[in-house]
Amino acid sequence: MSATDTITLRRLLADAPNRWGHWGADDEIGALNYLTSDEVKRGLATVRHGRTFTLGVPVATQEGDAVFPGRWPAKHFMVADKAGFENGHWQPLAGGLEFADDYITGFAQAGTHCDALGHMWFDDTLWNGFAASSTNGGMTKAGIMPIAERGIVGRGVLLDMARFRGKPMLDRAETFTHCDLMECAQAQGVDILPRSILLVRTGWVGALAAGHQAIGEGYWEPGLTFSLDLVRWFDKMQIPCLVTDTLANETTYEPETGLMLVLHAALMRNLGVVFTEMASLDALATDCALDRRYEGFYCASPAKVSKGTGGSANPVFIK
Ligand code: UVW
Repeated sequence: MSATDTITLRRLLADAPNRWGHWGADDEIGALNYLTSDEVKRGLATVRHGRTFTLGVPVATQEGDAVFPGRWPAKHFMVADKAGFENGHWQPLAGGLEFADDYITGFAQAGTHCDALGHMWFDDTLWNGFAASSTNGGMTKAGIMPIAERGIVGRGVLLDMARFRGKPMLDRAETFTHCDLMECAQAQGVDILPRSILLVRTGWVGALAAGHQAIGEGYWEPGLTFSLDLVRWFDKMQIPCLVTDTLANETTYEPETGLMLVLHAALMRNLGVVFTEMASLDALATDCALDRRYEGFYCASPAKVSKGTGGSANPVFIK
């Protein structure tokens, strides 16, 4: 019998910290509670130049957006355009105004997006102890709406793991830990203060867009890997939000046990850390490497999708 047969998330996380009830029985925003107005002001105080970086990836691209296996890319359709007026399908509005309209369909978890805290669970229980059955037909608990209403605003710290390891992108299945994040921060000359929003760059999203990595059978992302110490560190540091340039914010399989997406369970479900995935961090990283300043004002909010499991976002980072 292999380790995968016997080890479950329940067993793996039995001694890991858990913040259910910490902000009340009805809480649906978890560690975002750490982002008080003092944290917003702390973030604002980091702004020196006003240089602004938008961190969303393009959506509904002609080449097909990168999506996690089992999902499919967003589709974009023109509903009204000039051709439709020329062929008589559309008539100008009274006064002569014409218009272009379009329709987009796609996964809430595609493109740059925030996950709702109830997006993934085990043992039939979501964040804060909500029943998994509350997802039936739409998220009535721990959906994306409360996060979208709150917004994610504070001091952001970029940790450029790819540059720190001296490569343009991390390798397939390459892992790192919170200790590596701290070493990276030290090398960059930036402090990871309590309540910092962590932006971790692996170079992966850029590599996917450039076709240097393919999504297919055996897809295995680089990223943070589980340990109890890592979970305790996130809890002690009161990290409200983890932003990365990978599709799932963590290495796909925990190397020791083979379990999948363990940090979705340990950080999102149990601690209420908000995950923002598929951020475009390359331009920001280049700027940070030039001026050696890796902190800034981070401001994001997902779309207010009613009962949604997630929402697309275009976070803004200001230095
Ligand atoms: C994955 O793509 C697996 O991550 P998420 O569903 O959290 O977006």
